[in-house]
Amino acid sequence: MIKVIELKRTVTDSNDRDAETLRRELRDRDIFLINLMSAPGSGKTTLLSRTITDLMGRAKIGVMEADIASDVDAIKIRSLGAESIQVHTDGMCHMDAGMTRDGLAGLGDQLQIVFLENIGNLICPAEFDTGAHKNVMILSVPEGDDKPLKYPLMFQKCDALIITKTDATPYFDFDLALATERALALNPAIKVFPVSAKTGEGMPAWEGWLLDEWEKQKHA
Ligand SMILES: Nc1nc2c(ncn2[C@@H]2O[C@H](COP(=O)(O)OP(=O)(O)OP(=O)(O)O)[C@@H](O)[C@H]2O)c(=O)[nH]1
Ligand SMILES: [Mg+2]
Repeated sequence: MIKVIELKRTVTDSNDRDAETLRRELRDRDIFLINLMSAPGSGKTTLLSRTITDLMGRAKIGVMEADIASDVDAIKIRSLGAESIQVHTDGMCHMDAGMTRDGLAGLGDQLQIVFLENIGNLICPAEFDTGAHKNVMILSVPEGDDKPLKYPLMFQKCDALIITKTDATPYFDFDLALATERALALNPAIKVFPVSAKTGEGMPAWEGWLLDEWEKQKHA
């Protein structure tokens, strides 16, 4: 028998209120905020880079890069001609609504879609509402199809699941149908998009969903 210790959850009452306020304010300013979460290295910046390039001219997209150190991701995004900002979280493993508000203040006011690339981590970011209108997560093929079993909250909190690096499927024992089934068992409403940000396969379905959801918010 394995000993299990239940740790206490952080109290997040005030963060939930702050997040609701931020979400409403951003909607009033016609800014659509997407919180993108995943494990480190699963492909957040690569997916955003391809999305920005594909949608250039259709939406003014900006990115807030959250990391503990460095500015390499923000530099990559800027090199594509999109606005980006880097925020450091003082060692913290997630972004909350207050931090998101502070970071957004450093981005221009003319943006229509803003992505928050959250800290690479499948645990803490799922516990804190950032004020985003949609939560999106990435699971990459090399990580394995068992991740919904191990990190259920992340899958429960997200509106969309992008299964990326599908071009690497021949080299890994990743069962796409099983991963999808496990995610849907936790969250029947989650939209699943298998993609390769490297080859572009599957990208139009994800980008179509993003544009549709943006459109819905404009008319909400
Ligand atoms: N084969 C393949 N490699 C990919 C794909 N997407 C990302 N990669 C590679 O995966 C590695 C990590 O990608 P990133 O986009 O930096 O991942 P990230 O989630 O932003 O990483 P952190 O910000 O450090 O958490 C890089 O070497 C990418 O080239 C893909 O669709 N296929
Ligand atoms: Mg990154």
